[in-house]
Amino acid sequence: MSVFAQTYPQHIQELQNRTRHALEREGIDGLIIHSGQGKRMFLDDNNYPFHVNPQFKAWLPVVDNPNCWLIVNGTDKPKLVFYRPKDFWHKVPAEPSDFWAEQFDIVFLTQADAVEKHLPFDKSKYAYIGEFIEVAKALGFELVNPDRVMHYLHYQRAYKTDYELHCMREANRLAVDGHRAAKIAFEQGLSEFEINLAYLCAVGQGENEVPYNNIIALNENAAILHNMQVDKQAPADSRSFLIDAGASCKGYAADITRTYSAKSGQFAELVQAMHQVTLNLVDMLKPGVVYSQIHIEAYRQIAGLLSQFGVVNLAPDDIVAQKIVSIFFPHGIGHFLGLQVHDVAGHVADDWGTPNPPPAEHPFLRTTRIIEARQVFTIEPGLYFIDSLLADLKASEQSKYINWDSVAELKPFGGIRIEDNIIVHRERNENMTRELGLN
Ligand SMILES: [Mn+2]
Repeated sequence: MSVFAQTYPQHIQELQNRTRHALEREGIDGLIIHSGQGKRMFLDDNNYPFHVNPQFKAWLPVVDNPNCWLIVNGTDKPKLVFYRPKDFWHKVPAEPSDFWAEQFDIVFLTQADAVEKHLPFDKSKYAYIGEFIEVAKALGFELVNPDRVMHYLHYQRAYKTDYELHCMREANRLAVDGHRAAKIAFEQGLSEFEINLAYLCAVGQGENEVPYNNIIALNENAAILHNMQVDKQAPADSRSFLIDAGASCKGYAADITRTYSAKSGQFAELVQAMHQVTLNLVDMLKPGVVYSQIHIEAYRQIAGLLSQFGVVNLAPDDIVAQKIVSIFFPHGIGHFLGLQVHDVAGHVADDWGTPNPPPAEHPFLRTTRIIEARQVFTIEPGLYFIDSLLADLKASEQSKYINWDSVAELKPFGGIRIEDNIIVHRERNENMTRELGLN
């Protein structure tokens, strides 16, 4: 039996417990979770790629089938209304027979708009959980994504079951295969477009299957934080390569970034130093630590690099005090990872949804929660030479502290980000990315 099959029943039991608790708290009888619907493109007869409701794929690894419904109350065996249309244009999903199927009472739906007979007659105490509010209203639901239920489910989602941890290890394994192939493609001097294809081929997933748009950047493009419009032409000289790319396993995401230098020299040394910063910060992930503290420490360590490599002519503490770090490191140190690449509930203090926003001076930090066991995080420090931010710096009081010659030397390399995916256990961290040998 696969490790997924072994651990899945306990995963369902945990979701049942969470559901029961949320329903009792709100006095609701059940949740009706909609997988989603196809969305037609404007004036066209084609659909956008389908993206399943994350609350649906939390229960089962079905990510590609719209018009499915889950009926759960935390006590009875979950009921799955599984869409199998009569359709000769498209592939019809097979009858479920995989390891997960026995956890559900399954009925088949041949027409998307005929779901009503499978839903409870009196919907007043059932909540619709899904994206299609008009559909919910037409079916007679009054409770649609109730805030307090959503807060509870989102908050609890930060604690991964064993099944989910296995999915995430496997997603990391696939992504690491892709990163290895991409590095080879970079060394061969291929274009961003070709490197992306090499990556997807090695992972065995298409552009709509990986959990987010891959970021594949050569040279100066590495300074574009989300470089998604890849160049099809290879540059004459590939100096540096930044790749932020993941993979999916049963609906769970990996999110890994590496940066490579074609030649030895200062930029290559800076990349190596950033690896050490990532590892230092990963060591700070411990139950009881506030995640924001890691971001603040990242500022100090990146200031250390700016000082050590002579980019800023100040001591690290003064670089922080002069607010220079965010010019070179303008994003957060990381985030929750799970069913979504930036997983939910990073900015709440409890499962009632009490706000816990990021500090005013760190608006892009995606989680402020206290770290606990079974949570999965990314740690992703970076250092970039971004034209618009450097222009602001040059026009500021702080310009006099900057070694602009050094900036000019490093700018053609774009930037650096090194991102690992880590499970926090009670006694240790499991750096999934490094344990797979991606250094
Ligand atoms: Mn990330």
